[in-house]
Amino acid sequence: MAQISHWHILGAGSMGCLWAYYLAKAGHQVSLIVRDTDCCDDKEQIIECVIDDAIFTEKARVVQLRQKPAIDNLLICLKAHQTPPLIAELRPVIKANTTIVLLQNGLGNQELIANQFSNNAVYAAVTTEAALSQQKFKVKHTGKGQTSIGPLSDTTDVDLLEKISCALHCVEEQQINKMLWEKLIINCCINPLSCVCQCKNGALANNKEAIELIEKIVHECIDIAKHADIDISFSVMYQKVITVINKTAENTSSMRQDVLNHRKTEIDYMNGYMIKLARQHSLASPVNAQLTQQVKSLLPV
Ligand code: KPL
Repeated sequence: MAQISHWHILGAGSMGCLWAYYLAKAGHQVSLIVRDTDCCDDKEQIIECVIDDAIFTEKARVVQLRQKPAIDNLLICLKAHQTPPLIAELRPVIKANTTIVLLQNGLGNQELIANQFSNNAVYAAVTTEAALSQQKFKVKHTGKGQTSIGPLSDTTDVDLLEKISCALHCVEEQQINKMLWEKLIINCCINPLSCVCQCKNGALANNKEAIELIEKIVHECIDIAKHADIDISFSVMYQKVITVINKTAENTSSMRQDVLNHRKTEIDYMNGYMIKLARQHSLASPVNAQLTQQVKSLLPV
């Protein structure tokens, strides 16, 4: 390996542990940042990764947020709504040359972080890797994919691809904003509908009402996207949604997993983000509003 980097990972869910495992396996130093009450002091932690029913292990360090570690490279794999308060807490340990990569569903935090750390190299990532959390620090790698990484800021880190190099395939993407929007529209369709219809992703393809709603959501979202300078055609976007439904047919969407586990969902950063943007541009967003309300009604306030 050409370069050994030290990565701090914020968020020890499925994606956080998947990256921790693969970065450590590639020889990088990995520290998982946890919240103070989650764990004891700085210690070594075994990260387990299940691949094709075999269990592999790597070592990472677990550090508490209050230890305010010195951070060279930060990979944020938190749920969207957990991000703003934790980033605020980490602010004192983000140095001028800390590289930040944000890997999460939804939109909203990318802009927030790029603005808050305007002098840092800030990147967003979109991944098609599939992973399922099995227990704390144990993840199942359920599908190999690709991770596209692109800059959100003018400051860039020319070594980033080398620093993050491991067996997870990464590519540089200059149009990351468009990719984030496409992923957002996919999530705005599949995530709430899988909750409302109480089904795995694949079942949406055989549900006539869901398909009709998907057409309406895509129309509504691409109209809103135009106001963020994102031009996507209906037919291309609709086909992308159907392709992801078929490719992830056996998946329980992350939002449905949250609902089933009585956890707060990311709806405010998906359909809720669409509603907010529509309002700013005096556009109507009735389908996104209806789905947001339906998903929120599935959980106690
Ligand atoms: O990103 C996803 C999610 O569940 O959050 C999809 C693409 C819908 C796959 O399940």
